Amino acid sequence: MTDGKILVTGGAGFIGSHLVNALVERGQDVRVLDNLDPQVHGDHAEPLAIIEHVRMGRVEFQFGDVRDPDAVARALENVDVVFHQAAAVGVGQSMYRIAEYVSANSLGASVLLDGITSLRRRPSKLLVASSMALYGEGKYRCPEHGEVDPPLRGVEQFQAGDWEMRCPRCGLEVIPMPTDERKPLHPTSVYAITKRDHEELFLATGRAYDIPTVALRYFNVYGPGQSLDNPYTGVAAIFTSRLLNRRPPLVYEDGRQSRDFVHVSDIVQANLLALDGDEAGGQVFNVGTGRRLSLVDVVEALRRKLGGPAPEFMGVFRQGDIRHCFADIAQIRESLGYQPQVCFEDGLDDLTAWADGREATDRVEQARFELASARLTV
Ligand code: UD2
Repeated sequence: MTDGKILVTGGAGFIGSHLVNALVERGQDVRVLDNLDPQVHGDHAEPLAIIEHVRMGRVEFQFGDVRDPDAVARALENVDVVFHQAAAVGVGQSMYRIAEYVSANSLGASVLLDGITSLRRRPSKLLVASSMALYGEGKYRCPEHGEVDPPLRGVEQFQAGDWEMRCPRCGLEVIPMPTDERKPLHPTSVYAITKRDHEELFLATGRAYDIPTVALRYFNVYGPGQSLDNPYTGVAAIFTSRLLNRRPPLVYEDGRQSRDFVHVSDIVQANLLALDGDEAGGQVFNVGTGRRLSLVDVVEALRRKLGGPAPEFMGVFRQGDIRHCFADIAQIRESLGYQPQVCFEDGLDDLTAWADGREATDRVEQARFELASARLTV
């Protein structure tokens, strides 16, 4: 627990705003730096998700980009803790806007760290939003050969309609296993590489300057406030937007790929525990639920709540994607006492109740077209 000022970069965004609200509720002194990226915020010139707190003077909002050293210097004045949540977050989009993603994420983190290290009184703690994307594929076990590291799938396999990961020794389909923090990192997308930069830049700098630093590897976060207009990120919100518009959700591959869907309030829980924990300096933790759900599970659960047409299985692979990854959460549970509180069924109630009746601009066809024109679907 700190009494000092807390800076949240990206504090007007989906995860950042939930974190800001929770910090304010605890009575913390919060400042936000956010560039209100139009892809996420539309034309709004105000941080809508935290606007009440800003108007009431409970949160100080600074408009600015983490790549701007002057904006960063202003944002860091008298700050005791920094949560770095600002990032560009589309896996597919990162594959055809490479410089933009490297700039927003890798350069953004480094400008922020330059600002932090040049302060006369440096913060007492840094917390950085990392991602399961760093792993690339999750952990797998072959029924014959035990734990294996299968090669990435290739075009010939997709053309044969075979989507699963296979054992490098015998070709058998491998079984997804919970992925722990020790798994070697093999990021498969530009987005993932820039997130590895985030994590490693923060950890190396924290170590060198003796600032306790924690990286939280978020799994697939969903919940109220997730943009319904942004077709580049967050499959649960994208499917919700499609169903609200009475259009079929577009599913890549065969829909049997799986992820670990974690409610945004559990991400907030993990951040607050990492803030308070003494032993959490220089560490990396998965933040998920430990439960594996396929996209078919997700789309059908959403249809039960919202109705809407059956999904369209496109039978194509999106470059940069992985097949399966879900979290082993033993480490964060043991070190910080984290325990996911929201099961997927309740979490979807929360997302759909919030989304219902809201305007959802469906730009999914445009995103599909962009990927296809760049020949990034196979
Ligand atoms: C990535 C990151 C994750 C998180 C997230 C933020 C990886 C491995 N993980 O998750 O850490 O940062 O991005 O966006 O890079 N899909 C459809 N239809 C759609 C949209 C997506 O079928 O309209 C599929 C997509 O092909 C993938 C799955 O849904 O198989 C999940 O996609 P996502 O972009 O929501 O998130 P994901 O797992 O790539």
